[in-house]
Amino acid sequence: MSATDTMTLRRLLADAPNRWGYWGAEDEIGALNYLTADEVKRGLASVRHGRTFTLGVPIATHDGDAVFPGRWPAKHFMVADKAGFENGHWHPLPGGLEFADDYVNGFTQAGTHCDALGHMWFDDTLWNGFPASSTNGGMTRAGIMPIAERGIVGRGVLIDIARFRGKPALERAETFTHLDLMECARAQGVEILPRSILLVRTGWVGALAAGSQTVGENYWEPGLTFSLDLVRWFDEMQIPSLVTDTLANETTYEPETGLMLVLHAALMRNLGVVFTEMASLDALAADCAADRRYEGFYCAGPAKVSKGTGGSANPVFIK
Ligand code: UVW
Repeated sequence: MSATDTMTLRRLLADAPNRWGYWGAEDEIGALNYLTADEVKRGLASVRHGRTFTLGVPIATHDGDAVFPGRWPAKHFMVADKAGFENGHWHPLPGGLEFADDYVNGFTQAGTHCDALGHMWFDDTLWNGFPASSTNGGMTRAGIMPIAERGIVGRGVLIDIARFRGKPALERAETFTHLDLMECARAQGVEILPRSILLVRTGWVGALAAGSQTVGENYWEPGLTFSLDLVRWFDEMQIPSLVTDTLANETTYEPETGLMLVLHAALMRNLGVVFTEMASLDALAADCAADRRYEGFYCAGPAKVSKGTGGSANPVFIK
């Protein structure tokens, strides 16, 4: 029998740290509790130049946005435009004002977005021990709203793994660990301090946008891969939030067991680490490489989607 036949998330994570109850039985923001006012001030104090970078990817693009298998790209419809006034469907407002209105529909889990802590679970239990049945018909526990109300604000550190490995983007299924993050940070001359918001660049979102990678059958993206030591490191470092330029923030399958999205279980469900996915990090990374400064003020707030599993975001990084 192979490891895949016998292994489950319950078994794999039996000895991994867990923060359920640590911030109280009702907590729905998890490791964001580490982002105290002191951490916000630490983030502000790291600003040197005032250069700003917005980290959201374009959505509802003409060619169709890259989305995780099983989802489909956002669609954008014009509801009112000049043509509608010309053909008599719309009439100017009293005084002569005309307008353009539009409608976008799409997954909250597509484009740059933050995941609710209850977005994924196993053993019928979400973050903090909330029952999986609380997702029925809309998230009544650990949805995106509490995270959206809190915001994700503090000192951000960019770890540019792609540049460190001398490539424009990591390959399909290429992995790295927390040890690689630390080695890369050392090479960049920046410290991953406790409570830093961790931004990790793989170049993947850029490669998808450029068409050198695609989301197709047997999709397997590069990223961090599970080990107990990695989970303990996130816990000990009190990392509040993980931001990457991949669709799901981790390599799709854990190579040894074949289990899928293990860090969604180990970090999000068990430790309450807030995930922001599909961030656009290439411009920020180029600036960091130019001035050798990889830290700054990070500020993000997902959309306040009522009972949502996630919310789109356009995080801002200020150096
Ligand atoms: C998946 O659900 C696969 O990824 P995300 O965390 O983006 O929603």
